[in-house]
Amino acid sequence: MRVVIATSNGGKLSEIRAGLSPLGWDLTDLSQVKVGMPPENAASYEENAALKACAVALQLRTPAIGDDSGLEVLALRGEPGIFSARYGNKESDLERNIFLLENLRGARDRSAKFVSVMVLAYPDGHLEVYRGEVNGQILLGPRGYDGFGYDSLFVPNGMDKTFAEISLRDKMRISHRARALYALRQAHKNGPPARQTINVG
Ligand code: ITT
Repeated sequence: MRVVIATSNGGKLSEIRAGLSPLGWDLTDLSQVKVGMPPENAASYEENAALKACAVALQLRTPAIGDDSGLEVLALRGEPGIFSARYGNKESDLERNIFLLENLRGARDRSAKFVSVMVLAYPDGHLEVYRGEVNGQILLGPRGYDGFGYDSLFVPNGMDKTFAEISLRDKMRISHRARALYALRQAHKNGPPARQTINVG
């Protein structure tokens, strides 16, 4: 099956390619096609991921996968959440990381979770939705140079390294995105999953 990966984030793209590779799909990314992407102005990960995937699936008439994700920090009542990519209107990952650390200054509870919702959209409008989460802690300062976004501040529970200190391969064993993609792979292991019909009487 030909699938377009509907993300402009290079870090996500590498992880999604790695997570989908066992399925043997023919993967294309946005650098190889011409599409307009919609504003991500919905109120949930699910809706935002669907906006991205549907925009591509409908314009190119081919299945497309979108990821909407974010970091939810308990002491900040779940912020930045769906606003993670534009937290504090900051322009770069570095500025957003500094802003997060400033907002968390003095916080004893530094627990947080990453969430990823992947939507696979078909040109006829059918959607499959997969979610993955990973719990962890926000450090007092960054550690490591790999990964992207908030990776250098986040240590998953049960580990002593940040997501920026481990390889992509290791991150793809435990991350929120890895878990969402695992659920997708499981659903597709015998071909496309059966479509469900909801009958309301
Ligand atoms: P696309 O919409 O083009 O896919 P984006 O970066 O704008 O790219 P989102 O709107 O879903 O994507 O924003 C998610 C943000 O959450 C992302 O920019 C990072 O700052 C953060 N994030 C998500 N997953 C992450 C991960 O695995 N590691 C570090 N930060 C992550």
